[in-house]
Amino acid sequence: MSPAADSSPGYFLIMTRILPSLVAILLTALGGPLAGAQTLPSAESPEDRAARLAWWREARFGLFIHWGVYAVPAGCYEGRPIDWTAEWIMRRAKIPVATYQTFAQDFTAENYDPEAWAALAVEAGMKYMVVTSKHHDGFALFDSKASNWNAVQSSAARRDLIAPLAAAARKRGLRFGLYYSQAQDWTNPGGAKWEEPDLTGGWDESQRGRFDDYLSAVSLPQVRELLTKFQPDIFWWDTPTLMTPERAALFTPLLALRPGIITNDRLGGDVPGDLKTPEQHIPATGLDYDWEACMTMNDTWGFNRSDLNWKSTTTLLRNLADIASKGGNFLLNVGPTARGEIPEASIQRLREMGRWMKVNGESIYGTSASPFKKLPWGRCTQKTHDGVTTLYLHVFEWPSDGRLPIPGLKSEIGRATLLASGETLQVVSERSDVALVVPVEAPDPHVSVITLLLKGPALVETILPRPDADGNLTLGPKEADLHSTFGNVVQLAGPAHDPYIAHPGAESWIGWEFEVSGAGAYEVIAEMAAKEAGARYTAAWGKTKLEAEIPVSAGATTFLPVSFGRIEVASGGVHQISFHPVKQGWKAVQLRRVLLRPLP
Ligand code: H79
Repeated sequence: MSPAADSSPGYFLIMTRILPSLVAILLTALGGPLAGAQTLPSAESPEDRAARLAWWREARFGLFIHWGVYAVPAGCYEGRPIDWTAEWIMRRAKIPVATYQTFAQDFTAENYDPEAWAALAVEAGMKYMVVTSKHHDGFALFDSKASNWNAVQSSAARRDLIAPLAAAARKRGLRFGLYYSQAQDWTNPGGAKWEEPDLTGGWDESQRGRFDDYLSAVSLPQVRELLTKFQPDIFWWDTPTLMTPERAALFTPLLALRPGIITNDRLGGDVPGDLKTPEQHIPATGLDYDWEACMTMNDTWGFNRSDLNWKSTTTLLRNLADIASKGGNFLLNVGPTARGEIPEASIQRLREMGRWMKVNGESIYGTSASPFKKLPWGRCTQKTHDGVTTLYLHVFEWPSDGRLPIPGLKSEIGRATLLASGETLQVVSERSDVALVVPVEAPDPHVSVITLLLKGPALVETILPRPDADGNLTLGPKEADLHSTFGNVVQLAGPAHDPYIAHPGAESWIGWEFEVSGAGAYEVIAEMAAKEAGARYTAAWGKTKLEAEIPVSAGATTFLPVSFGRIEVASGGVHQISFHPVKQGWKAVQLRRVLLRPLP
């Protein structure tokens, strides 16, 4: 079946005839992000928690800064590029501690302009920043009494680099957060115990030491110093390796030094923190929790001089809209050089994002998650004030026919306007849905925003894929729920009008919900492409697992039908099917769509 069949008149006739009785109506009048009860510190009421997190939920957009001695080698050691993100170079290349410490002689920070950094964050439309006060290499960017491996005593910078940034940020109304690697330190003894059962791991004699001694000699005192000196608004823990509940309990009381502080979920020892932190990916759906997606602009956190794989401004803005539409914040990274310069490519993108935010910021700040499960052309955020709900439609794929359908919206629309110009748009009925009459040209090159004022809350009917007139069910890429894991990001690729799912990593998976009116049997056929032989996939249907080998196709985007076999649908209603790579000998594949073909 071709994708065009989805919009054939026959399909819609069936849809409109049987919809009222079969489609679940999802009434969503979402308030702020949902607060998981288990996350409440025992003494804090839900109201107090909401008040504490209020600025962060309003902010939506922040700057992450990864700065440290790793910016000196900048991704290269002994003339060879070192794989993985640049701030990991010490461990990836197993650089001896003494050698790594000599790099600090070139960590000059001579062009460091904290005022300009803070001004740039403001210009980008960001409301907070989080800077690495100490990364896994153990190098402290502040004046620390707990270890002389710090910017003042051991680097050419010879000064505290955190203090002036905190001041510059706050002067401009930005909230100020600190990143701190509490359980991993490749320089101070005992901190490099990575994966070592005796806690004395590492690759250099000078790293030897007990992890608990490291915590009490360096980590805990530094956390105390940071909280006392800088009164950070956010404390951003990272990599909780070997952090047991007992060890975590040494840290949590220190947080009282900064009332109102917000922490992330990476302290370890089962301490939930306030924020979940998907790294380098955007969750398929929102999370039932406050969350912040942290992402790089190229492929590294710390400065890597040869990484020129910059995301476009359009991609970055779409990521921001995508994240906001799922109720999260976007923490976007820059990796300054050893001299203290933010790469020009990052500055450019932040300025362009700022120009967009100046016009469209109200569609991001203080918004909550979309009432729609999916929209074919983009994303949606919403706000409710004095009983009036405003929907902000973020259109990524502007329609070429002058009509923007809003599938499933059942609320009465008060007024529709282009946010940038204020131009009013005509609202028309299209079959059972509403559509907007829009200009032929997209008003914005990145993301065009349309404001819809609703009479009452957002009422949205979730329309799931259903069988067509012949009983065939097509599960398309845009309706899929894409579940990424860190380092294994599933995403849409290819042309916007005919995308496919690029699925580069193991443990990620792809799911669909669909709806049928009664029992039946189907053959599961996936259109897939594999570059190498031997790729295997599982289609999971309840407890049934159907496995198939994906044949090698002529190219990464030449799709072949792969039959996974038969499934029995026992009753009418909503069902789920999902596709998972088989871990053993996993190989990259792409998936265009899935067809469920009725069987006798
Ligand atoms: O600061 C940034 C990263 O350096 C840090 N978090 C963000 C915000 C981070 N630390 N660890 N990780 C992210 C994930 C670790 C990935 C690993 Fe690996 C994969 C560790 C082991 C396997 C790369 C390959 C590093 C070691 C081997």
